[in-house]
Amino acid sequence: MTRGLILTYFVAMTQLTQSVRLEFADDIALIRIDNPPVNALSHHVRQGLLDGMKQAESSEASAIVLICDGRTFIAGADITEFSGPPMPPSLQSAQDAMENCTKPVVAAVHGTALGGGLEVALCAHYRVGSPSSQYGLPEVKLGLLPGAGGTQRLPRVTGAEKALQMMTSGDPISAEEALTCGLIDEIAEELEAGAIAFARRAVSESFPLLRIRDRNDKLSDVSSDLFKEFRQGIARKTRGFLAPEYNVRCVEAAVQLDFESGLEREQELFKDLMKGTQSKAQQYYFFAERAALKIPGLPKDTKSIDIATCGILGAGTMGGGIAMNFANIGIPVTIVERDSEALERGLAVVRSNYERTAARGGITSDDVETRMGLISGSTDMGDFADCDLVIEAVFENLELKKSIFEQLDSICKPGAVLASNTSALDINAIASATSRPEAVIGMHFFSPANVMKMLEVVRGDVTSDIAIATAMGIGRSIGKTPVLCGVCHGFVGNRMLFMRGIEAEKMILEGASPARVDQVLFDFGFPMGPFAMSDLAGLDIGWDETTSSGSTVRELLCESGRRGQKNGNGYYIYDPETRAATPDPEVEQLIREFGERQGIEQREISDQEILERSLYPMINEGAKILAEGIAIRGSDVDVVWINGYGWPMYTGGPMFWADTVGLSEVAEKIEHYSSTLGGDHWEIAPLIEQLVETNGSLSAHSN
Ligand code: 3H9
Repeated sequence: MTRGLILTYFVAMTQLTQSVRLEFADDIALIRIDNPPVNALSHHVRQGLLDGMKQAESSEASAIVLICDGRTFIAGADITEFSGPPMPPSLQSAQDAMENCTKPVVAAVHGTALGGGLEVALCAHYRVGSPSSQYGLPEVKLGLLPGAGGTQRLPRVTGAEKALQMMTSGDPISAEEALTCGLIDEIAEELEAGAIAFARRAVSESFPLLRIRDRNDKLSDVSSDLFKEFRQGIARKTRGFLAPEYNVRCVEAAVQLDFESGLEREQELFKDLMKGTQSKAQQYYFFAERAALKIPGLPKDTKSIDIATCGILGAGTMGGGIAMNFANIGIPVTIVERDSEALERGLAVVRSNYERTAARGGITSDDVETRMGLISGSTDMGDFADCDLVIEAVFENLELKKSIFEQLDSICKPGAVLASNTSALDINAIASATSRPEAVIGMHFFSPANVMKMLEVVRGDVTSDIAIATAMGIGRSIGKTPVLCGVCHGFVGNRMLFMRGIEAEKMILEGASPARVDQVLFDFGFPMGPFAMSDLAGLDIGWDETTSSGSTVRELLCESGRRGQKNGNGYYIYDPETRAATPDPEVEQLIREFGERQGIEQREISDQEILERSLYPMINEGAKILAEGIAIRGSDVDVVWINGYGWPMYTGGPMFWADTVGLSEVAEKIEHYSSTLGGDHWEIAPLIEQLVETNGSLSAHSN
């Protein structure tokens, strides 16, 4: 690593385009990109890079350094340009100018060299990175593959296996790792000075002008089994996605074909992906996730409360999982339970979760102790007195929650944010039990709370801007994807889920087996269907033995002692060792008899009908939620469903998917089921009708 070089040189400067300058530092030409926020490769950047290379090559300079201003090196192609016609010049022309330059070209990387950005850096003869720089090809996350030669150059530098990992995960690697695998040539603490010094050394010591395209040393003995095994390894995680497989095919091409033919293959596959709906959906999602963080009417400079300590009420599955999120980022947590037995049980579950992660290599055993050391247990709510944020995570009972918030009001310090993890109840009613309703907010985590990324932040009628900014901000800090919504039963996610639940129950009573319904939704792309999901969550959640009246299949199952996965019996029977699910004929008979008792006619239901009756009531409800202003924008609904319930991201979420199907077709189907099946949930949302008339879109609709 080069250190402490002092930068003293005369700089002459030419502005090439709005975002690119050419500077001369004595004998070195610097092409400097300044295209905030992330130096994306917009057309004027490509033009500037091309012009800069031409001028620098024909100048007196002996070497060229490509460097960026701002927070990062080039973070990729400008995704906003993908929806329009291609604009010249092509990126390839600038890359060719770099690669074929007769003077050494050095890329100086800070921040993140991503996608097209890394592909540009790979056309330099050498790469110098700052200690915190990162390198990645995240195109797969946008439903694409690196389409600027990256699929052919990266494997030539890192070898096929590493390239496969980087390209199919999309995750970046650190500067240290990049240095080890040969992706960069040096780490420099003072980047600009270090890169200039490297360029001068390249001249004085006559370094060869290395073109990655000419290298084959790391691809000569790649076993054909590598691809087979790699595909098997990622199959489960990437089910349904096209882009990972296309990325693998490109690396195969790099191994099997010469560079130019590999490049042609890359282009064919890139165009194929670009044309398809998956990449459109995934690009839409990229912007949707970022849009969800923007709250209309919330001033940008709203101060949030610094969360130095957090209190959690309830050491059950939710409370323990929520506590882990805070301990993971070093925030001390106090968990309070009713009695010490329940407290110890809860803390033991948290410890065993951490130990399991450590056993898999995710964290060290020291991390386990550090994190457990940040979590203290108590049976006294008085210990919440100094907490900046308290999250209540007890079971769903409004009266209980109101009495808890009344107590929190008398215990917690002024300025603390009081949050409820309720998944459906009225935040306004909970807030009304306190003398400070403006400090009360919903923070609905999804189970398992230490794993699931979704966080619904629920604003009550009088919740303050500070409480909203705090909940959204801390949500981000603990690695969640927060989405703000308003109060209604079930908020955005569960309110839509309830509608799917109504139809799922009706369909099994009409003759479709739970396994069949689950299979249709699994094939659509969900990780599991509604019945497997109920079994996983526990059939007895919200079930009360004293009031159970055998009026639903679920009540009947609970009454017969079935609790879901946790006791090995639910809609399915579970293998005690492997947890593999098998359909249970007894359950199917119970459902059939229950249906017959209600006089429901049994019939064959097609997979298409199962899919429509599962998804359309959700879309209809999503539109009602939007029209009521419960969700700020259609894309927020999609972010909730993708992160909270595993709606397949490559379809963009329920709102985007409905737009893809076509809103007039969606409206027709809803009308059809409304007239044949009836029920409030099939009453068509006026917003859908309005959007059909105006040719509008649910995913782009915002309040
Ligand atoms: C590609 O390169 C294809 C090539 O292989 C082939 C070409 C032929 N374009 O995330 P942030 C915006 S595909 C346009 O909040 P952070 C973003 O929307 C590309 N805009 O910041 C946001 O706008 P706003 C491969 C972009 O510090 C603002 O910048 N590259 C782009 O948390 C700040 O973003 C990628 O996939 C873009 N490429 O994270 C990298 N990137 O303020 C995608 C960002 O209006 N980008 N914006 O909401 C990222 O992963 C993160 O933005 C990054 C910074 C890590 C860079």
